[in-house]
Amino acid sequence: MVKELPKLDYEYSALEPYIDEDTMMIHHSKHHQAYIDKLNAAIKGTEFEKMCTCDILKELSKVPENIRMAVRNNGGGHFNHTLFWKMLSPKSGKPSAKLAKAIDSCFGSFDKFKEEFEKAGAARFGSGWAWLVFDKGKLWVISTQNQDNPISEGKGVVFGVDVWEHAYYLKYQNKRPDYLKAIWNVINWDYVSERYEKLSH
Ligand code: MN3
Repeated sequence: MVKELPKLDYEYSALEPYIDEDTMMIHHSKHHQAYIDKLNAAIKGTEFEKMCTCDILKELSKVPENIRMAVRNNGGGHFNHTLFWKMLSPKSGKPSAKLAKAIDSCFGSFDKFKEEFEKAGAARFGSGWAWLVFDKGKLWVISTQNQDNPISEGKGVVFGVDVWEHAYYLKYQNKRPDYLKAIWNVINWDYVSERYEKLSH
């Protein structure tokens, strides 16, 4: 099955002024599409065509070496962005009571969690992602390089933010910390909370 670009649940302009329309349009229709095209090309004619991207990324060691790097980067790119679009929303809201309680107990408070998350995103050298993951019964803030996803290390993804320059440069230029501060205004906490509740079951 050929992987396809998922439709967004909102308009490209819906996350203004926090994420601008041009960035959303280019990020979704060009960058994400490019990962999909390259992933489809890499797995063409292989057994991986029939697998969901998530299952491929969980066991990258099973991917033949000659296509492994292309699958890791572009499969990761497809999977990460598919998650990212769902984790954003113009409606935002707040974490569920269960997730809020877990955040308080793992980080001290919601503000401390935000601080740690922003630090992880700002400190990621070059391109990558900041994540809130569920692992060993607890929440952790981590970051990964390039398009790596924590599921490849057996960790459950609750929430993540793209910190590649293409995600913020048009509006924020070199000020990645400002982008990370602004993005809290457009987090789809209903979806993120749902993910947490499934993982922590
Ligand atoms: Mn991106």
